[in-house]
Amino acid sequence: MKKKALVTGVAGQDGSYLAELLLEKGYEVHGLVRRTSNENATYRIDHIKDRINLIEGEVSDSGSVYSIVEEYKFDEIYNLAAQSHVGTSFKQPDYTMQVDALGPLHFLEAIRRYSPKTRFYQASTSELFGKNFTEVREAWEDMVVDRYQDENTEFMPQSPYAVAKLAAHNLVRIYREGYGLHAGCGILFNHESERRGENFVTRKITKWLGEYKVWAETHGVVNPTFSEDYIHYENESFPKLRLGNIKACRDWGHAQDYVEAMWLMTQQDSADDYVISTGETYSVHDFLTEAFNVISISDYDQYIVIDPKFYRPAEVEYLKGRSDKAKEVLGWSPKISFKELVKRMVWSDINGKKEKVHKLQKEEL
Ligand code: NAP
Ligand code: G4F
Repeated sequence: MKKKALVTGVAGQDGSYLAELLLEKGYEVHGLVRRTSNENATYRIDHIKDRINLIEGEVSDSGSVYSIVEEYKFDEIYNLAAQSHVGTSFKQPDYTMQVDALGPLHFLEAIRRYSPKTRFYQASTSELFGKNFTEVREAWEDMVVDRYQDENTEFMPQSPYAVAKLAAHNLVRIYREGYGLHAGCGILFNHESERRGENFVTRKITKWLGEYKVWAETHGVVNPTFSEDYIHYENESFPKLRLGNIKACRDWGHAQDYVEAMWLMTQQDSADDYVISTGETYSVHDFLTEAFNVISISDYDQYIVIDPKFYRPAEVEYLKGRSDKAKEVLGWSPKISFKELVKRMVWSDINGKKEKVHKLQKEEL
């Protein structure tokens, strides 16, 4: 018989890749989506919409979650739904707590009451580590030679988002140990893709590059000039890319690799928590360098503006994961490199912008 899985946040970046993976594996896939007045809200899953059962629900509403879990008694639930933007969590801390902390609690409680055999995956995050890392020292000189985070690194959250996710992380452990539920957390480091939300830094950069490249090609730009906020060529101008803290370092992988780890974790005989990461760290500055290189711009400095509007009240400066446990127990390791990730994202946004322009031109004819 087909296994029955629920993916919450199915219309998000990870949800869309996970739903594809589960379909490939022969699952009966159900996806939780929240009510919206926007018809385009499910654009990431349009290509598989007729193969999954979409259920309207709201994770911060216990009644909504309880009735869905009681009715379907899924084999597996992947809880990816979240207010997932760290910056936004400073502006909407109360809402973030309701969705990111109470949402998972509603699922745990529903599983405990109505469907105790359901396996539960919770989307934890490297944001839990916040300011903290484990240091590797050279014994003879007492010099720090490496800094990383793994399952033994203590959590020190730096945002309302991370605090909410930490509450969920601990609740999963308590329900696993206290009630014997098969419930585990993937402590996933940043993972991006061509489907990444446009307000995360990587996609914000690649989307801008796609638009700039098409503008530059359309106007035959060579040797543009620059003012404070704009790039100029002849009588045309294009707004510069505005960013916040570009010194922050992240361990960036591709979402397609990471959803495989979610599935592998859920297949283990006993549930546990795993760090999922590439083991490499790059700054936003490195990402900019790599991304601008794709369109043959070797010095991006003149094309961007540092805008304090994008600074956060508290920042996570350094993330670099160690996934030894996932490698040993799950046999998981990432396949898509940083360079390849950046290249795919930039070209996807260039091609996406070209398609849009082409469509508009056709409509005008
Ligand atoms: P995402 O693209 O923002 O997707 C989140 C999804 O959750 C969206 O589809 C959203 O619906 C849905 N959602 C939000 N609030 C909801 C609510 N109250 N009820 C029901 N659904 C709700 O995020 P992602 O990058 O795929 O990340 C997936 C999960 O992994 C999130 O929990 C995130 O916090 C966590 N995580 C992500 C990363 C990463 O680097 N991507 C790393 C670690 C952990 P709409 O489509 O309607 O907005
Ligand atoms: O792309 P970001 O917004 O991702 P962040 O804060 O690392 O969070 C993402 O990864 C977490 C895992 O570690 C997930 F749990 C979370 O759900 C989300 O997917 O920002 C990355 C860095 C930050 O240091 C930020 O301050 O980029 C810096 N940054 C600089 N300029 C910017 C910008 N971030 C955004 N979003 N926009 C900017 O203009």
